[in-house]
Amino acid sequence: MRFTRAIVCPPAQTFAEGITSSGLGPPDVALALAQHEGYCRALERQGLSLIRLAPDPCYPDGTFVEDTAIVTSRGAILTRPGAPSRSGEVPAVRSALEAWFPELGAIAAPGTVDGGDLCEAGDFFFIGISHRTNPEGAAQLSEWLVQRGFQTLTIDIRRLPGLLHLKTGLSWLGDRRLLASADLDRHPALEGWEVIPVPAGEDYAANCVRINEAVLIPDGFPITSALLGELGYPLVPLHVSEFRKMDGGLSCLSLRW
Ligand code: CIR
Repeated sequence: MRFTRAIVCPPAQTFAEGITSSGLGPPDVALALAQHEGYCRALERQGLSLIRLAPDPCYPDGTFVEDTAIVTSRGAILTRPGAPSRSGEVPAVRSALEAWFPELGAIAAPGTVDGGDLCEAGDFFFIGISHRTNPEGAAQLSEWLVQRGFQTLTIDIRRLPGLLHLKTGLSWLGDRRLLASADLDRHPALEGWEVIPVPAGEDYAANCVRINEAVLIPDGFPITSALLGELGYPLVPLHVSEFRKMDGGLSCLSLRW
């Protein structure tokens, strides 16, 4: 779909208190704010109007808005995040989305879903079962999508320790083309798709975002950038080092439609 809007939420002053396993050290909150602003400007340059939520210091991971809802061309559904500390992020996103999607769906207990586990590929959705998205949540989400005419396929990533979410290692580039990290590039679930493997040592670049004509890519991954450039994608490199320290990538910083 052609994106015209996105919800974003700048990092709160408590950002460094969020969940992380990266071992990259504490983020610099001022730099994270500047990088977030750069991200917002990039979305605006691609023609998107932004809905900016106010950061809430009670939710250090609240800047990763992608995990709290799934927005499609045929409606939106609120998730039930798999990390208990993140469940309180949903009401603010609900209030923002209600204005655009009056019939919001919701994942119900005992299901849990993080939006980062959903990889949209046109009318097809890959759903990751992870340590955040449980089989019950994945089943509820799949049913909701299928009712709206989408196709789904679940991929269990619980044994792939490098992947917090499915989209940590998988991005849709348009048509039948996917970008995948070494954890996933030969996964049987991707058979029939054109899979571009992320070059060795650049796994973090697997989380790109196709926004209309452009592809947002984390800065500092020259081999992946060259590969995508040769394929003809106009690239928008963005600095996201401080979000990486908190296990976040480019896609998690916005909810797009
Ligand atoms: C978390 O562990 O929930 C956050 N620190 C990072 C979430 C990143 N979200 C995403 O990749 N979709």
